[in-house]
Amino acid sequence: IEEKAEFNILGMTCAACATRIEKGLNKQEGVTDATVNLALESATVEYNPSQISKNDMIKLVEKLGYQAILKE
Ligand code: 9UX
Repeated sequence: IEEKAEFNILGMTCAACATRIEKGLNKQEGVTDATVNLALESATVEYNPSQISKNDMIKLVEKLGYQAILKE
């Protein structure tokens, strides 16, 4: 069963930043589709919650050097 999570992403300064995060998320087991929007400073992720958590995604984004904040 798929779920969708939305995050605000802080720290992106060029288009390649968005691509880096998008690729990083899409590589994770359990992520079916991740889209990062530079202009909106946001990410939308469709995922299988039995394989990956929102916190895992936040940790990955931090590892890449940005900050992710879950949207309510
Ligand atoms: Mo652009 Mo982002 O040169 O980490 S890739 S600033």
